[in-house]
Amino acid sequence: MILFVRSGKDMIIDGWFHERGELWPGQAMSLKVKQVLDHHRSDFQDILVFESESHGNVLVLDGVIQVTERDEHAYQEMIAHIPLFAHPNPKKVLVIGGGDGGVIREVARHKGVEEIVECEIDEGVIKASKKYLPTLAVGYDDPRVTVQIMDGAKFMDENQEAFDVIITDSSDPVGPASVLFETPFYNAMYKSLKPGGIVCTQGECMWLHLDLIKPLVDSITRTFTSVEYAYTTIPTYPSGQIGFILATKGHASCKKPAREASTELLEELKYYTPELHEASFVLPAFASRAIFGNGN
Ligand code: SPD
Repeated sequence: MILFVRSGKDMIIDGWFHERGELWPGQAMSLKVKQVLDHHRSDFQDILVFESESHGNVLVLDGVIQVTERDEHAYQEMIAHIPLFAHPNPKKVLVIGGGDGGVIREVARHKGVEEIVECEIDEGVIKASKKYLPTLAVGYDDPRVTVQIMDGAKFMDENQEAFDVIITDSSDPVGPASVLFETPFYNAMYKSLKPGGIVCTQGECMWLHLDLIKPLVDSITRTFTSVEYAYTTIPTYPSGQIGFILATKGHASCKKPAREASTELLEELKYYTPELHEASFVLPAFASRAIFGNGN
């Protein structure tokens, strides 16, 4: 029985990586391993990168799949483009976490954005991505990007009313990322937003984590103007689905794009479309009832 093991390499058995974790008891996602490219412990977590048989290179942190080259766009595009298109004119964007660079790659597609700050606590993730996930780490090449290696809450404390959009691309609420799912962190994001600003965070899975999503949504509804939940499908995350919490400061709703996407930008994307933007907020009845106590 391998539950609660945090060394990614110990989760490779007979040539297969099995993602078992306490947040999805009784189920596992398995990928066939071609070769292990890197395995070490940073100051913060266990970092494993392997080449898979079917999904390209895979980044695993503390035993949990963060990115596969095959389906990463389904997550990175939606967590970035939903808030950026919901905002009428985003100029300054903060990305917390997301050290692999995939989210900043997406933010950088918005020509009107003038400044992108990436705040990642673990430089080891950035280094691993630059070496083994170059199609994600390409985000770091954009001249508008600056990188802060520090705690996101501390950075926001020092930068109040500074950002139009804040995206928190975190791992799951176990270990270093657990504070990112708590009310004080959302309060810090609220303070760091400019009026009219939008927050979009990794909001976990409606099939597995309603008991985590519901109290968080209830609690931050007291502070933010609107709080909504959208989701994407992604085969290599637990149960094939992951959500996003969209919370605003003075902005009524993120459900519709506030501006038109250029054909040029849309042609670069593999997942996000303006139609999917709106559709991603339409929840199955069980999830809508559990999170918001009603239909959509
Ligand atoms: N269950 C895994 C959730 C991981 C979310 N973050 C992924 C980082 C991709 N940039």
